[in-house]
Amino acid sequence: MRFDVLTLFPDMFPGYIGQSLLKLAIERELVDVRLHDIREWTTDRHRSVDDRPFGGGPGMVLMAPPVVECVEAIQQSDAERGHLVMLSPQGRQLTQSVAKELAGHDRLVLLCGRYEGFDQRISDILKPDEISVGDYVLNGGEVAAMVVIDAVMRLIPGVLGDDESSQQDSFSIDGQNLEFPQYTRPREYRGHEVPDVLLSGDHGRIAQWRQQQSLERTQQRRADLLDKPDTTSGD
Ligand code: JD8
Repeated sequence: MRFDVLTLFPDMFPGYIGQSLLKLAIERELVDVRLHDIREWTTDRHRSVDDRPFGGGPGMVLMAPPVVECVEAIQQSDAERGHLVMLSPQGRQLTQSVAKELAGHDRLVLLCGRYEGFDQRISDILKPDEISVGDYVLNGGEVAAMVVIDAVMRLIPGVLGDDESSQQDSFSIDGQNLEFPQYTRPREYRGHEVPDVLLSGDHGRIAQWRQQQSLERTQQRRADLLDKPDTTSGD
């Protein structure tokens, strides 16, 4: 799967892209991430990408021409034009089921904005799939694009090892419940002990305990998940 990221701050990405799981997926040619600097599509002497809002108000707005021309050039650079995603607080919220939907595309073109946001005509002309990562204010779309890449790439067959992917089905917010508590060495730390059942070797009892912990946690912390139908396991 290929991700094309369109941004004014391409330097924000290499650190993230170099992380182990994504780096491995890129090396194995399961994932390809390409960065594009929107500023390279400016035509004026000052390489302007933003200007003051018509009607007044604070801050600057991303201008339509460099953004639209950048997107069109990137989409036309390959026979597979890709699914255009604009990271925006006005978008539909990213959930596991939206991540699964996005993972169904061979190519995603991720458009990141800055400043006060995009000139409305960018959306009117390009009709992107507008996605928000949550109801809080970020300074731009870059971190949100990394969230999208992170959530989507885990769903590409072969990216996760067999261990990790098989675990996915049985628990986690993927399904209906929060994860059960996990423990590793040492068996006792500052007076806090690992629950006996986990040391019992009784796989049936362990599975039962984990399921019950998972349900209890969900009831206490995220009761909202229990009312919802499972929208994630299918599509
Ligand atoms: C794109 C510019 C900043 C937003 C004035 C602060 C996503 N879940 C999310 N929260 N925020 C964003 C996001 C924020 C962005 C841009 C995405 C482009 N800004 C703006 C409006 C108010 N500034 C996001 N995805």
